[in-house]
Amino acid sequence: DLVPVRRALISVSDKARLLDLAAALAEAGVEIVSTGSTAATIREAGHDVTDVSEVTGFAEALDGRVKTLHPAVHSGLLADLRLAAHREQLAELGFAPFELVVVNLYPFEQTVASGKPAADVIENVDIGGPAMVRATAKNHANAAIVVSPARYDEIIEAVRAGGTTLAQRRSLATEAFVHTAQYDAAVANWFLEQEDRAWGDAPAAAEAGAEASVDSIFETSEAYVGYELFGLRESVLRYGENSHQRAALFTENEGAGIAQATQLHGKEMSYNNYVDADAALRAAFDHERPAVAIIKHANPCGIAVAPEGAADPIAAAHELAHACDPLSAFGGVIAANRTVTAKMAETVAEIFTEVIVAPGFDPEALAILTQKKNVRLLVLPAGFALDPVELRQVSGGFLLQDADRSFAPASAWELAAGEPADAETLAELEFAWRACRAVKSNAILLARGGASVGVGMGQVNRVDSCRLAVERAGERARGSVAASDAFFPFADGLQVLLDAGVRAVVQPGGSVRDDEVVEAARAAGVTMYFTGQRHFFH
Ligand code: 93A
Repeated sequence: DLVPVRRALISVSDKARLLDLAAALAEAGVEIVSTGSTAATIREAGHDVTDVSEVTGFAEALDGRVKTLHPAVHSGLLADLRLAAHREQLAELGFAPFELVVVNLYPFEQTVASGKPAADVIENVDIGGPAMVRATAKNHANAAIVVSPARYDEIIEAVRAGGTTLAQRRSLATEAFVHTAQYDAAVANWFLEQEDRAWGDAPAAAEAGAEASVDSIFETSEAYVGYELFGLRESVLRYGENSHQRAALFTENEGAGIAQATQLHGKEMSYNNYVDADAALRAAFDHERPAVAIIKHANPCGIAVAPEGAADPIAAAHELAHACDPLSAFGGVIAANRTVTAKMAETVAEIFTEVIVAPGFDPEALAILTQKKNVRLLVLPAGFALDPVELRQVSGGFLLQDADRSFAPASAWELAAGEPADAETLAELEFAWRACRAVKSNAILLARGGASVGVGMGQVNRVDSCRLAVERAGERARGSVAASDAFFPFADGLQVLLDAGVRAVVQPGGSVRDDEVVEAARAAGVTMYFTGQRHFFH
């Protein structure tokens, strides 16, 4: 089963160790046939090499797209020399076999990773290379296929020892088919990703004379312009925060967030829809239990987790979240951290809602919600995750920070006032503390039964946030638990909560007037915990 190597075909994009191999083959008297720049490299090093165009009788055509795709090459790769008929036919055609084929493919993945435009990526889909690799691997009874420089040494040794063994050729063929399968998977993945985006038609944009400027982003629907500017894909939105502002969405190639969500139904997503949907996801996905958040103007007007043992947990969570502030929930953006069920859909269908985003929708839920013309339904991409870092523009630059992921559990809190809370109250406080960090500062969140009941957000002093939370909670403030995203600088804000009948409070602590604040809680007989960590959100 030893196959002596007389004629080798070499066509490699990665020229690493190419000359070591070529020198050894030349020394062993092997005829080397090679393509364009591979042949040039070997020739420059002083070795004899036959151009593949000499074998085919055709010059490389179509910018190199057709180099080796020719019967003169492929007959030499595929002829099964164990068969007399193949040997005879090959001779009749005037073609000769190859016993060794060395190919590595166009650097497709490297081109994608470099952020080059779609046209460059497509040009780097190798066609002729995989054809040679697969042909030779199929014909491993007669020829050896090498796809990686890591195996050159072994091949050099085999050539010197008189030929390749069947075991060797089988192992090389296996490696070759794995290699082309992975290569095609990478190509397929890239094409699938483009399906969700505006296809970046680089030549068209270039021919149209599109200039890489911010203006041109808004003037063309070509993703190519934004790609040139920021190395990201973009789609133009109808308008920005207001109708007189232009806007575009940039989508990270590697992202799996709201920008990659698939819209199943409804009008085009707007700039504000994206911002609110992301805020809703931030709130809903901070909880492990089935949870729903309802957002208006980037702030929650309801966050809830499903009660233990709920028959339809996500529907129950939605009902509780909605009950927090039904007035504000009108025209809201809803995120669920579980698949939307028919029951939840029935309830939501009754409420004017801008967007619902979730990991999925039960078919029945979809049937109900798609009756509503205006609601936008979005399914999160597989592997959805909020970004681990956050980028924000300031004039003349950008700010970058870690996302607020760190969270001190109740077991790490310090009892600052009152009796230690029982397990149920601690769980309520932990929910409130988590929910509170999805609320813009100054944030005060009152909760009971795993649901917000009153939220004071975005105020420029903490007392006003307390008043707002209490007013919104109404009767439900009495007996609720409260969370404050940062410490109470004075006792006044806390006093508003105590007067409303809040039974336990969680806050970071650390104010110079902590003594006054603790004293107020103590005087009211209310339990208060310090977390030692604040959760500003601006
Ligand atoms: O453009 S192709 O898809 N068509 C071909 O006929 C062809 N033949 C070889 N790609 C083709 N190749 C690839 O060219 C090989 O897979 C290798 O990666 C590269 C080597 O070309 P050069 O020797 O000109 O650098």
